[in-house]
Amino acid sequence: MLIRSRRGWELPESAATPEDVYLNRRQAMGAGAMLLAGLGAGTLSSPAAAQRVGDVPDPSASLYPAPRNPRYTLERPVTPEAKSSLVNNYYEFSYGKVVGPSMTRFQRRPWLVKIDGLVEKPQEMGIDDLFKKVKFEERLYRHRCVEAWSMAVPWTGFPMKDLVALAAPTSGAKYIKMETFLDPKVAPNQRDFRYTWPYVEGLTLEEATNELAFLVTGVYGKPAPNQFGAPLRLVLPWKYGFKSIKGIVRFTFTDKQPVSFWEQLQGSEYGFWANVNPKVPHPRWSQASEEDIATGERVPTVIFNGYGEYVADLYKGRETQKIWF
Ligand SMILES: Nc1nc2c(c(=O)[nH]1)N[C@H]1C(S)=C(S)[C@@H](COP(=O)(O)O)O[C@H]1N2
Ligand SMILES: [Mo]
Repeated sequence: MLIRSRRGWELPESAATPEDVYLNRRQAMGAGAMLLAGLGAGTLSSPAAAQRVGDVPDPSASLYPAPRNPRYTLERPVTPEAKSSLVNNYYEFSYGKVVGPSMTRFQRRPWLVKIDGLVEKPQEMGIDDLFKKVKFEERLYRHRCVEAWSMAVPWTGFPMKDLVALAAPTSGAKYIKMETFLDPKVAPNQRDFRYTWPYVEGLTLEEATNELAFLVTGVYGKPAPNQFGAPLRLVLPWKYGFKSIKGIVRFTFTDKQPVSFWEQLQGSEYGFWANVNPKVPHPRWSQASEEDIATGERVPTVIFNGYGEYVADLYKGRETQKIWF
């Protein structure tokens, strides 16, 4: 994500390096300690000894692969995982695009999800209990970042409307505010005071119950690698990628339009709606085309990222609002 006044994106790569080096050193120490412990107990298993914190087996692994929903098709090939897993945005961990190596302290369990606010059924549950209440499916979606790059990903998850049904919103609920976990010991950039953590995003209830709004826990037929936002992130293919919040721990139903992370930082550039439109440039660059990260080619951008048939009705009568940024 690019910002101007706080210039986070202008941080030189080297500015992030000491932290990475520090973390890697800690990681090496951890592995060394495990190795010694394994030797001491006479149970050395080198794969286990080499295993990083983020690599422990995911308890939801047996739920994959999920059946593909054939309703959502692509006009381009699925982006190879070898590419899509190296071009990510996850500012809590890195301001660069290769995020995975900065996530050595991240653990996907235990993971509590809270549902609160204007609902009949406020609740807090472990993520594996949530997974028991929903049905996984796979969907192929295009994914378009406001930075004008795109990819196509096989996501596994469940419709957000199923989570809304579990919450049973009261008649006063108009919006859902979502929050990412907050733990600077795990996510080093959450100590960066230029940003307001945790990452927050919001949707109208109509958007959240649109069939396309998808809560994702896996990619490529398996639990998602950490950098994709495991164990729970949102995917909204008709909006710019920053709306698709990662590492979600809380859903709050409210009557007030939430102020999202990027909106709070730079509201003139990143608004609440953020629907994809090739004709509405970002204040500092065009959105007319995008780079397909699989091929490096520029392709024309399509209104609502090609999902207008599903979502255009959501915005009828809102034309006076700034629904594009
Ligand atoms: N918590 C959190 N969620 C986030 C972000 C982030 O920095 N932190 N980046 C957003 C942006 S700008 C994009 S483009 C997508 C990237 O998703 P991907 O890495 O799976 O492609 O995640 C979004 N969700
Ligand atoms: Mo993005």
